[in-house]
Amino acid sequence: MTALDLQQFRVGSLPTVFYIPNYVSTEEEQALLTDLRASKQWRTVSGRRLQNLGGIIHKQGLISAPLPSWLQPLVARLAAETGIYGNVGGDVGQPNHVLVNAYQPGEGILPHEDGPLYHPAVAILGLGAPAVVRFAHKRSNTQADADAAAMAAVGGDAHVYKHQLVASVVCQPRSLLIFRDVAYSDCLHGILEAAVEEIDDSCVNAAQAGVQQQQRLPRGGERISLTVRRVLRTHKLGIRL
Ligand SMILES: O=C(O)CCC(=O)C(=O)O
Repeated sequence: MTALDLQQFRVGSLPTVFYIPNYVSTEEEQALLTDLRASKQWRTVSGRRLQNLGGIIHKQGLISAPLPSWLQPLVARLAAETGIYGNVGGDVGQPNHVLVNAYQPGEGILPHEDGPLYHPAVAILGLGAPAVVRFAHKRSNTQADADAAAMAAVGGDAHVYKHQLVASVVCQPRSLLIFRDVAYSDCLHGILEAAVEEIDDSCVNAAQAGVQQQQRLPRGGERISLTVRRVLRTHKLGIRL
């Protein structure tokens, strides 16, 4: 497999955010959606349906389980083509965990960081419907709370402005969003609980995603995303929980 030149896909002012449209074909998307929907691993956590594939994340690392066979070709392709998962003993690092999130229109995920359990690089494949992933610089709680209160006082959306928004990436179905290093360590990322996304000036990939600034983008239907990461420490069974 040939390595991709990620710099060709860089979007926005953060140096380590990349957007690759049509990373999988419509046939691959349908096959993945069929396997994902049929999977018995769905759980509901904080109102959102998700699956942990590759094992369970614990504060000491990953209690590992094999990735499903239908997912392994995609994961191997991602590692070989992007090279974002580092080196392990002189070999290309392989992702060992895939978090699957299902969102209905109007559902989102609060701004968060993925933290030190993972190699600092993430690839997110979006399937089925679009969503906008927003990146915001982390700020101290005091500063963020003061700004959020000021925004709420003038009728703004405190959820969006609590942290300083730096980029919005429109993730169309079949696209791959990659972020690493500074975008991983210094930023939070999240998705608004919106049924319709407002594409505003913070959008860094309007052309690549085929949208216009200031347009409204209906989320349309169920979006299923695969967040592909490498947990740094892994354990077989036997860890004390
Ligand atoms: O679904 C997405 O695009 C974002 C998922 C995410 O932020 C996560 O799994 O940590």
